[in-house]
Amino acid sequence: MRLKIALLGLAVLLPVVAYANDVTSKGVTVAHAWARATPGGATVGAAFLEIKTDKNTSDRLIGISSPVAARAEVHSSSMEGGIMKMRHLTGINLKPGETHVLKPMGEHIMLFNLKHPLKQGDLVDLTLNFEKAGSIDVKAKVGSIAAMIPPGDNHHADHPGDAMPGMSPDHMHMDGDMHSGGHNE
Ligand SMILES: [Cu+2]
Repeated sequence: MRLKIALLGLAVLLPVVAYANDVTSKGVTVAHAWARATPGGATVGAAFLEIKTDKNTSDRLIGISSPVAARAEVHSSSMEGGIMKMRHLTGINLKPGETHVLKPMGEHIMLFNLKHPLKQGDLVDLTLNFEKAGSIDVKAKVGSIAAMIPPGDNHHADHPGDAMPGMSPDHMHMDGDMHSGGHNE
């Protein structure tokens, strides 16, 4: 435990070099958490991560919260006829030995009523609640506004076009507009 605290402290001091933030509880691991920077005035943000279960563990993600947002939800998204459609998911079922990747254009975490803009390079606290594993706290590294991959992922960053063929900043704009337009409160 002491080692983990020391490592988290190091990650805050040296976010680029030492960013490694996998947290495991009762067979459930949350890894590679990241978020997108938000433009000034935006009240909605998006975050992404991976959830892994070991081969003897099944569980269900039942809720998410963050101190930077009044509310956090899990959404699915899909392109239908060139239009991004999002759906609020009440949870995610996790089968044994599975890796569930939340990513742009797929399942994602929406952060509503942001208390401040998310700035590139910041770390955002996220708490994920699981039916059996309880709550898992991770820090999401904030990447650029239109980022499609986790910040600091150098292997993929060399070939951003390969990672997500056909995606352009225009799509992401539409995504952002959908979010603010579809979730007025
Ligand atoms: Cu969404």
